[in-house]
Amino acid sequence: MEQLLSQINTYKKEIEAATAADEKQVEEFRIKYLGTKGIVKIIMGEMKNVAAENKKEAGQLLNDFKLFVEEKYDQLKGSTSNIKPQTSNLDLSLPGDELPIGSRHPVTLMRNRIVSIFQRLGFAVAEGPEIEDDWHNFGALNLPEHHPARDMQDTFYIQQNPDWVLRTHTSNVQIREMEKGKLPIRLIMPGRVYRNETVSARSHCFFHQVEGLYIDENVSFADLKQTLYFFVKEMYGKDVKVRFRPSYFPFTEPSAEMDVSCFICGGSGCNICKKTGWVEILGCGMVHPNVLSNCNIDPERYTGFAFGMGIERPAMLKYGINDIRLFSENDVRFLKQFTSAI
Ligand code: 2NL
Repeated sequence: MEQLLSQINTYKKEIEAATAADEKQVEEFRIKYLGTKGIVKIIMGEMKNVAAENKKEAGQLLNDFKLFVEEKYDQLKGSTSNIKPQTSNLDLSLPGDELPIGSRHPVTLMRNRIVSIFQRLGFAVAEGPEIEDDWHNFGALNLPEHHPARDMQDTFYIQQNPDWVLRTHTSNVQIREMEKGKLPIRLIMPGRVYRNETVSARSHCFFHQVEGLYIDENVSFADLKQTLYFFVKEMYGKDVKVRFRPSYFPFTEPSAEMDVSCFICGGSGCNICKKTGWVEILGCGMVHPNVLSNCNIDPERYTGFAFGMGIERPAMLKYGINDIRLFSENDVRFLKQFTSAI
């Protein structure tokens, strides 16, 4: 026992004084003291020569010694790793790999332009489901039971449940907002819509729309006109002329379509305006009293206007795109060509 104690004390002094200048010397220390044939192991082996009554005390002693060595080893390791990092051959000043920046889809660019003009007038953006029930897509909008728009030829019905359709306009979002009963409403609804049409260069079975809705007391057709005048000037420039033509939609009364003087030829006549000098850009009108009643809004107290426009057609005119199918083919050569200030 005495012998063991003095042996340990001798080693302790030696270990206390030990230094290491580099990682190699730290490793030499580890092998000498903590390795499989190291001093700690050898001293542990001495346990078998210790008398039974001293075994407990000796065990404690050996454990303390082992901890002492391990602590010193950690200390040496820490001091050298600071001196000489293993990453010495890394050049942290090299520039990183450049990430390729994507481009926005032309439909997104056009949608953002339209939406931001209305946002400046205080319209908020709302979105809703693309799979909709018959009531929110047709019924609430005053579309009678046998209206041609409800025909299988024009609308995609969901096979499992014929009460569900792929929405044919974004008006379902307006209906859902009106049903919430919070007035006044000043909203703009961008989104994808579906029609059962043969796909060609000019028409597709899905496309995008922006619809707007403004409901409050005393909203008039004059408010509708001024709002849309502002939109057109911002969108197509200060010099563009505007005309309203009477029209018909089941969900508005009166209804109108709005044309702008052709922004391609300036009104002198080209292929885009079919030599008329005018291009149709949207449909609009005063919300039909039946639509308000359907959403529990009192048509005696409240009035409102609504409008809807496509996104693809103006995008095609702006960017000179001659085939609507290009929008959904995901050809990067097509997609990377578009830029916009917004
Ligand atoms: C078009 C014409 C229009 C509306 C959409 C609407 C929505 C509600 C009530 C009344 Cl909830 N109206 N939307 C009104 C008039 C025209 O769209 O040519 N769209 C591409």
